[in-house]
This record gives sequence, structure tokens and C-alpha cells, in this order.
Amino acid sequence: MTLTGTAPAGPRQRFDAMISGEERIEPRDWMPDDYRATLIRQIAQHAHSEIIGMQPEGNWITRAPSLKRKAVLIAKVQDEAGHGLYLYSAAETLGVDRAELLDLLHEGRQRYSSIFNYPTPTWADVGAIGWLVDGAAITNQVPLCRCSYGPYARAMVRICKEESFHQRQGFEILHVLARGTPRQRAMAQDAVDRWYWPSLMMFGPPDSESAHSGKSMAWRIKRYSNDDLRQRFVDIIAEQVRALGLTLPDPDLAWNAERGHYDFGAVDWAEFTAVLKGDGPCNRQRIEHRRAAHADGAWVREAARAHAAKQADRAAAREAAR
Ligand code: FAQ
Repeated sequence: MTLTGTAPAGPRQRFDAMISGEERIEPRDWMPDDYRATLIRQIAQHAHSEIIGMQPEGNWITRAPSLKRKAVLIAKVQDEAGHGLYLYSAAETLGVDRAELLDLLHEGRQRYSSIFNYPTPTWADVGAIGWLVDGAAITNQVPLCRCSYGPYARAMVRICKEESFHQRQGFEILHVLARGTPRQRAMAQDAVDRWYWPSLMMFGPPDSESAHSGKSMAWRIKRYSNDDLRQRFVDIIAEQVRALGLTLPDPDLAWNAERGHYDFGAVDWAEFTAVLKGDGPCNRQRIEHRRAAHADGAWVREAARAHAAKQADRAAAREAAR
């Protein structure tokens, strides 16, 4: 008992008090096993999404229509690699190794976002990914800057700043195409038609089917439900699409003054389930490419390890000679 007569808080109570007091949990703090496991699952899936997400746009680097577009696209794809690195580092603070996480991805035992299993047949797809995919990512990720786990929340701050540049570059690509020749305009509309519904699926299953939301929201990892964020995103893009002079492929999209939100049509959850099971248009291609890139990079990891060992030996020799 303390002087005030209250029992000293055990680690569990301290953790609960930190969560309800909006304090950040840091790597050395005690945390429940399932809080740690949930974070590892979500952060790893997020990191995998960033690096697999390099593929659909990377496909256009050699074919971007001008030197300026090529330079911007290289920078954007490189940013996604950087996001993967911040996120694998955040996951490592929870006691896992990034090599282990990559093995789980390559063996199909951890997921990456469904959105990256769709193809990019035209240049306008690069615009649609920037506007819709990065736009959905920002809508989901801004609240994650207030996630209860410190290293994840801090990684998200920088990621969100970069994603907002990505979204604007996508919007600008579509804006230029929409005001171009009739073929360019049709290409922009076609890309928006193909990416709209998959981008709504990025927010995850409906709340009634979301296995992890309850706990994640109680732990303040997630701040809003999947459906709330999906609605927020539709409300934003339903307005932005007008500035583009394009349309969204949803006949049920309509402003609902009573709710103060846009109503929208039913998402095809059967398609989402099929993509999660590995049957999307590009699942096999994406994972095979990732495995091959990993194998091709083995010599780089080996060289980095040898360099680190040499540096450590030298530092030890210097220490011994003191
Ligand atoms: N795809 O219970 P919930 C980006 C799985 S980054 C695949 O609702 P949760 C940047 C879920 O894992 C995009 N799987 O799950 C960029 C769970 O599976 P499990 C990635 C999905 O975690 C732009 C099951 O369904 N962003 O785009 C998906 O509470 C351009 C049940 O779902 C993040 O990862 C999905 N869409 O909520 C890069 C953000 N949705 O483990 C390159 C962080 C759900 O039971 C180019 N993550 N699942 O087998 C999150 O906010 C959450 O994890 C959600 C899912 C909201 C994605």
C-alpha cells in the first residue's frame, strides 16, 4: 500500500492508465502480448505494402512521358522505399527482425495491401494511384500519427507529409490529361474508373466484419473505424473529382444533406476477399517479383554485413590499443 492507501499499480494498470491518459507507449514500456502482436501485424503489413507498392508505378519509370515526369516518379517510388524502411525499423522496436518479416511476406504468411494487386496498363494509372491510392493512404494514416505506440506514430508524421506531395503529383497528372486530347481525357477517366473501387477497399472490410478494429480502437492504435475513414475519403474525392472534370464510376454517389455526407454504392466485397486470398489480377506477379528482387539483393546484404563486421573489428582493435 502507498501512503495514500492505494495499491501500487501493476504493469497492466499502468499500461491501461497510459492508454486512457493519451500517453505514448514506448519500446521499453511493459505492454500486453496481444497489443505487441497487433502492432507487429499492422506495422509489418504496412511496411510490406510500401515496398510492394513500388512495383505498379516502378513499371512506368522507363516510360514516363518527359524527363520531368520521370524525375518526379523516381523520387516518389524512392519515397515509398523509405517509408518501408521507417516502418520496418518501427516494427523492430517491438522485438522482431526485419529479415524475419520479409521471410513471412515471401512465404505468404503476412499480408500487404490489396490495392497493389491491380495492373498499371497506362500512364494515367500513375495519376490515379497518386490521387486515389495515396489519397486513401493519407486519410487512413493521418489518424495513425496519434497512434498510442510512439515509434509508429512518429514514423507516420513524416510519411504523411511525403504522401501528401504524392497525392498532389497524381492529381496534377490527371488534371493535365483531363484537359488534353480526347484520347488523353478518356485515358484519365478509364484509370479513375479502374482504381476507384479498389481504393475504397484499402480501408479494410466493413466494420461488422473487421476482426481487429474493436481491440485496436480500445488500444488507440486505430482512432476511427474502417467505415468511418472510407466515408471520409469518399466525401473528399467526390468534391475533388469535379475540379478534375472527371466522374467517379458510382451511379449511387449522391450528397445526403441529412447525414452531411455522400452516399455511395455497395463495394464488391467478394472481389476484396478474392484478392486477399491471392486471386487478384497481379498477386502472383507481385510476390514473384519481390522474391526475385530479394534474391538478387543477397550480395548487397552480405557486403553490408561484411562491412559492419570489419568496422566492428577495427573499433575493437582501437579500443584494445588504448
Ligand atoms: N488489404 O480487422 P481488419 C500505401 C486484412 S500504404 C489487405 O479491419 P485492421 C502507400 C487485415 O490485415 C497502404 N488486407 O484489420 C503507398 C486482417 O487480416 P488478418 C497500406 C487487408 O488491421 C501508396 C483482415 O483483413 N496502409 O498505400 C486490407 O484492423 C502508393 C481483417 O481486417 C496500411 O497498412 C487490405 N486493404 O484494419 C505505397 C495502413 N484490409 O491479419 C505505394 C495501416 C484489411 O486478420 C504507392 N493499416 N485487411 O489475416 C491499417 O490501418 C489497418 O491495418 C487496416 C485494416 C485499416 C488496413
